[in-house]
Amino acid sequence: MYGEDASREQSELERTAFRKAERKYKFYYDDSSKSSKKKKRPKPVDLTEVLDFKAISSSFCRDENLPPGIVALSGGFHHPVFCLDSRPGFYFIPGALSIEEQCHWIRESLTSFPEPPNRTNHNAIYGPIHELFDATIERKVLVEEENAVTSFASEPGCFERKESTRRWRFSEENSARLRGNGGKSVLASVLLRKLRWSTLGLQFDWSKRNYDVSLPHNKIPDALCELAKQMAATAMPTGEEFKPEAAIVNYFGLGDTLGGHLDDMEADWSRPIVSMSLGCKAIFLLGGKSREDVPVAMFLRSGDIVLMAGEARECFHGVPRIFTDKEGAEIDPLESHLLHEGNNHFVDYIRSSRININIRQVF
Ligand SMILES: O=C(O)CCC(=O)C(=O)O
Repeated sequence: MYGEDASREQSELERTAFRKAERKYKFYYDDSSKSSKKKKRPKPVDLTEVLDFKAISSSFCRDENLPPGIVALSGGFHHPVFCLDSRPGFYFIPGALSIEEQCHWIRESLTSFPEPPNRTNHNAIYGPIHELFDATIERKVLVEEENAVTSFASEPGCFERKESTRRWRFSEENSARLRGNGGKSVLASVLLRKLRWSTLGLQFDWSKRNYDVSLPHNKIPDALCELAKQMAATAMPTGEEFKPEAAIVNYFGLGDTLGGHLDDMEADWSRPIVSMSLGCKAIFLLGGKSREDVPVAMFLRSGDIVLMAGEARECFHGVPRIFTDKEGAEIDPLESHLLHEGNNHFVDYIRSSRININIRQVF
C-alpha cells in the first residue's frame, strides 16, 4: 500500500479506541515544565480509571466487597483470583508470587533465559551471545572480529583459499581499545539495556510470527513448567493439565511499550497464556475483539499473574507504560530482598526495568 492509502490507514489506526488509550498512558516528557534538559520530568497522567487489583484484593479480603463488574473465584487456589464480567476467560491473580520467587525468576530471566540455544532480539545482528549479564558486570565489550579461515578445495587444480568470516566476541574493555582494530564494538551494558526479548522452549520466529520447530531449543525449565501448570489450573478445562511448550520473556526499560496485539499462533485457545510480571509496575490494556473496543486499563505489579484463555485470547492487549520512578515502581520489598542477598547488579537492572514471562501451550 502506498502514499495516501497508507497514510489514511495509519491515521485510522491512530484513531482507534485502543490507540487512544495507549497514547493516554504512554510515557512522555513534560515539555511544558521549565525544567532543564537534565531534570526532565514525566508528563503527569490521569490514573483514576486504572483498575488496581491490589487494592481490590485488600478490600475483598477485609469485607468481601468488590467493585461492579468484578468477580472473585472461589476454589482451591490459595490466592484470590479475579475475573471481569466484560472479558470472559481473563483471570488476574494479584501477588501470586512470593518475593523469593520474584527474585529467583528475575535472576533466571537475566542469566540463564537469554543463553543460547534460546534466541534473543540480539541474534539477528550479533549471532548467539553467551553470558551477557556476567559480561555486563565485568564491563566487557562485544567486539567484531575478522577470522581468516583457510579452506582446501577438494577438486583437482584448486588450491587453498582464504575466506574471511566475522564473529562477535566479548573482550576486556581495555584490550579492545588497545587493539583499536577499527572493527565495530558495543558495550555489554548497552546490549543488556537493549535486550527486549528471549524465547524459551519452542522458539518463536518473529519475522514469520510463528513457532519454528526446526530451530534448536531446550525444554522449558522444570520449575517454570511446574509454576505455569499450577497457575494455569484455574483457567483450564476441567480434568486437563496445561502443557508449557514455549515462553517469551519480554524486557522493558523506561519508555518501552508493547503495542496492542493478539497472541494467535497457538493451536488451541482454550489453553491459557500464563503471564507473570516482575520488577517495575506497569499498565496493562485489555481491549476487546476489535481495536475499536475501549480497553480496560489495569496495574500490573511484580508478582502478579494474568491468565488469558478462551474468549480473552481474542482480545487485543498491550503494555503502554512502565513506571520507573521511585514511588511509582513499587519495588521496595524486591530491592531490599535482592540487596540482602547481595545481588546488587540485579537491583541496578530491575530499578528501572520490568520483565514479563509468558508461557504458552503451542499444540
Ligand atoms: O508484558 C505483559 O504483561 C504482556 C506480554 C504480552 O502480551 C505478550 O508477550 O504477548
